Amino acid sequence: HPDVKERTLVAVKPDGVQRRLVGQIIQRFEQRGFKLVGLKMLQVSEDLLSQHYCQLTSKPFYPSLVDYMTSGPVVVMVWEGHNVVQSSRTMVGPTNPAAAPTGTVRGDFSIHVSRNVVHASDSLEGAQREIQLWFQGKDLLNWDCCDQSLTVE
Ligand code: DGT
Ligand code: DGI
Repeated sequence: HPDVKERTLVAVKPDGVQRRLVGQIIQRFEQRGFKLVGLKMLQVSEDLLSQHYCQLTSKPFYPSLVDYMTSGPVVVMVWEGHNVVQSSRTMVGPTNPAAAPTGTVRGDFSIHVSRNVVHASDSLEGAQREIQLWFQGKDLLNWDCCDQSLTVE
């Protein structure tokens, strides 16, 4: 099953860390049935951020996005499982929290687009690019989760 090895990058942004939401966000991905294969906390550099947000560097709000994302530590993780890229976007909700349904991370914990708590890769290609940007291969673990046969066929 190659698709059970699908991976995505999820990050708790500085506002989420400051508001002590890390545990609740991890819990949602665990209880859904996804497998954590990488996790770290770091202070993001402007260089890393400009690569992560390479499509946004010319936007008028980019300087404020940099201020926000470098204002404190972020917790970045790689989650693995069937359809994890698309399912994570659904769990996170739309970019603008005003449009995010209750039950999504953004819909439950945020009100403004510039403080939207969490990041999740928006496509398979984006996920591969971002995972390589944020993690070294050796820091991503291949391990067997004992309930895998109960969560996917
Ligand atoms: P993510 O998960 O952080 O990549 O965000 P996306 O993919 O949901 O949203 P995207 O890529 O359109 O926007 C990237 C970030 O840029 C978003 O999290 C918030 C920030 N941003 C977007 N538009 C604006 C804006 O008009 N003003 C400000 N201050 N920030 C914006
Ligand atoms: O992947 P997303 O975070 O959902 O969206 P994205 O990659 O297009 O944008 C990355 C982040 O940039 C997003 O989570 C919040 C911020 N952002 C996006 N659009 C706006 C924005 N921030 C402000 N202030 N205004 C925006 O229109």
